Amino acid sequence: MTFTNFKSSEIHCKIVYVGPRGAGKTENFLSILKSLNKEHLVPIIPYQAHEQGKTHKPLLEHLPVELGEHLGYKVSANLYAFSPYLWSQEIVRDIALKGIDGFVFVADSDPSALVANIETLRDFRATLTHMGINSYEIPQVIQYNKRDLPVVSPLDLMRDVLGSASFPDQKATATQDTGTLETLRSVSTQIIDRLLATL
Ligand SMILES: Nc1nc2c(ncn2[C@@H]2O[C@H](COP(=O)(O)OP(=O)(O)O)[C@@H](O)[C@H]2O)c(=O)[nH]1
Ligand SMILES: [Mg+2]
Repeated sequence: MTFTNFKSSEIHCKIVYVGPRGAGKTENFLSILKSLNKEHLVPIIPYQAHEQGKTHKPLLEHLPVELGEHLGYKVSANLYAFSPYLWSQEIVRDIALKGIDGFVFVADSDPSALVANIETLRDFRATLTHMGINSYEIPQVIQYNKRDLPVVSPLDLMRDVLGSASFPDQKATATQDTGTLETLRSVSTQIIDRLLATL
């Protein structure tokens, strides 16, 4: 839930990263960690395990970030990423989805992941519907990650099957820090604009 403290001019928001397993959610967070000023970041999740090449992957990741100032407001965001199969668990929904302000759908451009992309986005929208949230009305960005692969699904096809022509979308190669900050900026700008429009 967006939380605005008018006295200290602060805006806090909650952004959830979703996408099929292996699409690059963790890699987006690692890229954001690298790209934003280190002193602004408080990594809580076990990134070290990831960096040391261990096979264990965290199921739920949380990354608080300071996004700077927008129209005089100091903006911070809590980013969450979690494995799709945890959505059915109420505790995960409580932590990660209650009060969601916007989401990033990280799609995998590997052609073999096309169906997983479609199913994951469909299931995520259904989960939000179940929680009384209209997933088509909240700020969102569809990210086409892994554009560096030698063979990728054509953008037009991905737009078509993911219905993303109606939403802001972004090409990315998270492993090369391309498109990751742009994605975060796009979803957070939508959230802030929407909030400020209601004041
Ligand atoms: N070639 C390529 N590999 C990527 C990219 N983004 C992520 N990966 C790799 O894909 C695998 C899964 O990424 P990860 O971030 O763990 O996926 P998650 O399950 O969505 O968190 C890892 O080996 C990543 O290094 C990308 O843009 N290009
Ligand atoms: Mg991950």
